[in-house]
Order: sequence, then structure tokens, then C-alpha cells
Amino acid sequence: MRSARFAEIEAKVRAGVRLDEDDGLALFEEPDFLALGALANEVREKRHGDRTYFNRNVRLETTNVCYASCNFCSFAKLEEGMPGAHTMTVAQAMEALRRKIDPSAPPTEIHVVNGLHKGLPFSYYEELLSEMRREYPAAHRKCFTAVEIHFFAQHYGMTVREVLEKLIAAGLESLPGGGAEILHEDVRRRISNDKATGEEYLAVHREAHALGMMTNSTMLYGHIETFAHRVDHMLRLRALQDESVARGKGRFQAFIPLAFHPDGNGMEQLPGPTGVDDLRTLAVSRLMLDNFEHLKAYWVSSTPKVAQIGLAFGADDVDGTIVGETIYTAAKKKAPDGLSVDDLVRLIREAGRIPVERDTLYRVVREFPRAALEGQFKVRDRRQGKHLSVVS
Ligand code: V47
Repeated sequence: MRSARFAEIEAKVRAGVRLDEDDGLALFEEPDFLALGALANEVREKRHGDRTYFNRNVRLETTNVCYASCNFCSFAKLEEGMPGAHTMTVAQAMEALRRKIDPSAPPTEIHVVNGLHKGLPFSYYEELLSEMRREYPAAHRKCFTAVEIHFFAQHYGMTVREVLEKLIAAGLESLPGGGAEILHEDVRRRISNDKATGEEYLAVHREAHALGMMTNSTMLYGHIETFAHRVDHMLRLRALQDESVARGKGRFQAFIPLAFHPDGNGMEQLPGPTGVDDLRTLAVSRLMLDNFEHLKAYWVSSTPKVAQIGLAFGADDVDGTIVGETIYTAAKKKAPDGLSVDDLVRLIREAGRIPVERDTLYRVVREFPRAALEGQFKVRDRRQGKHLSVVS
């Protein structure tokens, strides 16, 4: 049953009044979970109608060596030489990219995330970017989280601005949202004590925005944090976005809630979030982050099925084809190792939405026509490779 408090919040949303911390908490605790989803959907449809975005992207992780010991991470190895530790040379990284990329349908985005490796020279990252730009000039380079940029500044003795300027000169175009985890210090201290603080994470995005760069942000939820920490996280991002929008240069484009995966890391005794929590978190994010244009239902972390339902709970983007992701693979994700454009188009259409292929900056690459639902629900006859309509 919808609470009286929910009715108040609904009225605020419909009147365009910004929600506050108490509202955010009430939404996380709202018993009528479907009413919450419907309200987030109203906001989503007001902004985007049925349009639902995806891109063709590849992931590259060139080193998993990372001095930081985050409790939630199944990917990192503390030191070079430990079992499973690997670091590619720039030539090996380019070879790995060639293996992931189908030259007949090259991606529009290369998304790079790495461990914090103390033994590599700064020139490694510059060469990586310039080689990617030389070989795949049309693929947008969305590389290195704010935590990595902060680490480069400390480790190589530069300011954050100097690091960004040098990397931009080498080919960097935008920053991914990773590394945000939970910004509140009480949680951050317990889950990732030895990397950039919440304030330092935000400072890197502030600087990137001031240089005209677009960035994303994330939130790792479903571990030891409370709803209050999630709301606090959203409010900190919203405040920075206000500043950046007012400055009129770069800003956050998308917010991406990341469901915690407990396998193989320091918090494996925890169960991880449920599907309802995934959907509730999307819906609250859509309602609280009124100055973020896009909300991603990241199918790698939530599974394609939950991401698809997320399109009715506020999300307008499903990320992309994501060839070659290894962070969630290390945490034994239950999602496939990449989706084809056909898979994404089907997933979006069956949710009653219009698929739009975008580039990293949300420029339209291709808009797919809306399909009649009847024609969409098809089963594949594996022996004959033909589609058979269920509704005959
Ligand atoms: O920063 C690590 C998270 C992030 C686990 O910007 C984990 O478009 C769950 O940031 N369980 C990397 N999460 C991925 C990321 C991302 C993903 C998709 C799109 C974009 C974007 C960014 O993955 C890390 C960390 O927060 N992570 N380990 C885990 N066991």
C-alpha cells in the first residue's frame, strides 16, 4: 500500500520540486515498490519518452595489479608476480584490442579501467591512448577512473589538472564513472581504505568538468552501506553536478548503480542485493538525481533480465555490447560475456521501448524503428536457425 509520505513526494516530483535527503530515505523505505517504479518511469518518459540508449563498446583492462586492497574487489592482485597477476605491454594491449574488435563493425567506444600499478611509467598510459587513437580513431576513448587519475597525480608528482591535460593531449576523451563506491567516509574507510577518498574522487570529476570533459559516475551498493549512505552519495553527486552545469563546460552524463557481487572478495560472506533492491535503487536514483540526463541499467552487474525490467523503473540506457569485461567476470557474474546489437535491440523492444544506438556523448548513431510486440516474441529454432513466432 502506497504510504501518505509517498503521496507527498509524488506531488513534489510532479510540481518539479527538488527532493531532499528525507524524501530519498522515504523512497528507499516505500512499501509500494511498484508505485515507486511508476513515478521514476514518469520522470524517465518525460525526459526520453520510450527512447532507450545503448552503444557498441569494448572493455580493456591492461593490468590487474593494484596496490589498493578494496574489500569488494575480486579483480585486483596486490603485486606483480602473484598468481593471476597480469600486466600487458602497450603492444600486447593493442593485440588484445584487435582480438576483441570485429573490423567489419568496429566499436564507437573503448572503455579502459586498470589497477593502481606503482611500477609503470606515466608514459605507458600516454602511449596506450595514442596507440588507440592511431589505430581506432573513430572509437571514443573513455579511460581511467577518477581514482586512477588521482593516483597518477600522487604517484607521478603532478596536479590532477596536469595529469588530465597530458592524457587529453595523448587522446583521452572522457572519464568512466568507476571508483565512486560509496562516497561517505564511514563506509569508504571500511571497504576501500587506501585509495582516493570520496572528496578526492569528486575533485577529479570537478577538474575534468572544468576542462570541458564529460564523465559518468557510479555507486556500488548492496554491501555494508545503509540507505542513508546511498542517499548521501546521490546528494554529493547532485551538488557537484549543479556546480558543473552552472560553469557550463563538462558535466556528468550518466549515473550507473553497480550491484555488489560477493564472489571471490573480502566481503564474500554478504549476500549481495536482490532484484527488487536493484530496481528500487534505479528508481530512487532517477528521482533524486534530477540534474543527471541519463540513468544506466548496467546489465553486466544486474543481469540482462533485471536491466530490462529496469527500463520501467527509471533507466533509459543499458550501456552497451561490452566485449571483454573482466572485473565482474572475476566476481563470477551471472551475465553473459557480451551481448550483440541484436540482443540489445530485442531486450529493449520487448520492454516496449525504442532502441537508439548512441556514441559515448549520446549523439545518435542509429535509431531503430519501434517493432510490433507480437513480432518480437519469437523463439529460435536452433536446428534450422529460423525464427518461429510463438503467436501463430
Ligand atoms: O569501480 C568492482 C565496481 C567498477 C566489484 O562509466 C564491483 O560508463 C560489484 O565503473 N561487485 C568498474 N562491482 C566498472 C565501472 C563502470 C561500469 C559500467 C559503465 C561505466 C561507465 C563504469 O566496478 C569499479 C567498482 O565500483 N566493482 N568489483 C564487485 N565485486
